[in-house]
Amino acid sequence: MKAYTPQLWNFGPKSKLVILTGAGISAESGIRTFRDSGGLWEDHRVEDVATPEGFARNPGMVIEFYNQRRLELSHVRPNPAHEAIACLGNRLAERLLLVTQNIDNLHERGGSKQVEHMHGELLKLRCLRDERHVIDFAGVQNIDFPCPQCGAKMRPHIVWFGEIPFDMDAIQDALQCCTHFVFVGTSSQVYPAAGFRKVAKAVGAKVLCINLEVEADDPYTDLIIQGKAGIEVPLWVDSMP
Ligand code: BV8
Repeated sequence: MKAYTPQLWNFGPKSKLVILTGAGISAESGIRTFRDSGGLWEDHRVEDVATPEGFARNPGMVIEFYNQRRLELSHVRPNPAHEAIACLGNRLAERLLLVTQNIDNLHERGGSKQVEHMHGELLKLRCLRDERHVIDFAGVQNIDFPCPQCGAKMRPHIVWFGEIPFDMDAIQDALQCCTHFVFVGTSSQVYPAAGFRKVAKAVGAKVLCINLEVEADDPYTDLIIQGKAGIEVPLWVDSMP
């Protein structure tokens, strides 16, 4: 594993890039991560608020957990990392697939037009009777809020532990033909996202980690940039052709 240089990264006019982001890219916007000190999982048991079983046991508590995070979203803004990735997306167009584990909308508000939210979106609800009924929702959900299409109860449109992430076919297709893979602001603890760098490596892609903490001996990472995403991502994007 080596420190990043544009020469070692060797991104060219025919290169194809997949970027995976995690909670760390939104940290400088003021959104708590999960596993850092003071993170979300310090105050809540994952089993209680981020599993279908937890929702079945106490839907009110889970709905309140997401209401709080949805409310928080209205008080934060995208940071330079979100904005830099949006600029890169405008340059690369279909040569970039942006995948996020985050459920916030900061990539979109930072200017990204196409974002694969593999763990769902805080600003959407889904019908419990018909999963095709998904609505935009920015307010405070109460347990009896009816699906506008069929009247059934609704849940946050979020992928909980034990549930299958969204957009997996598109993500796997992009990983199979990418030449470069970057993961930003993620502890790489949650699968299948944590395995994406292994898939990229297996198809011969160059793998870059941009993170506050880096695992010095990760066999699947070629290059690293250690530091805050809000500072390092714009510098990295500036170094890209
Ligand atoms: C599934 C929504 C089957 C909820 C989330 C063993 C192998 C494979 C799978 C499993 C396994 N054991 C268990 C599983 C299944 C499980 C899993 O992976 N569990 C883990 C705990 C072991 N996975 C699942 O259940 C997934 N589903 O496997 O289905 C399947 C799969 C594929 C195909 C068919 C079937 C579903 C997982 C989704 C769970 N939902 N989120 C919510 O958000 O409320 S996961 C949750 O963790 C968030 O989405 C979050 O994004 C995600 C990952 O966390 P990170 O983003 O990495 O955040 P974290 O705090 O951990 O790290 C932050 C990082 O940023 C740190 O490294 C820090 O240093 C850095 N940082 C901080 N500040 C900055 C910074 N970096 C840069 N700048 C900064 N300023």
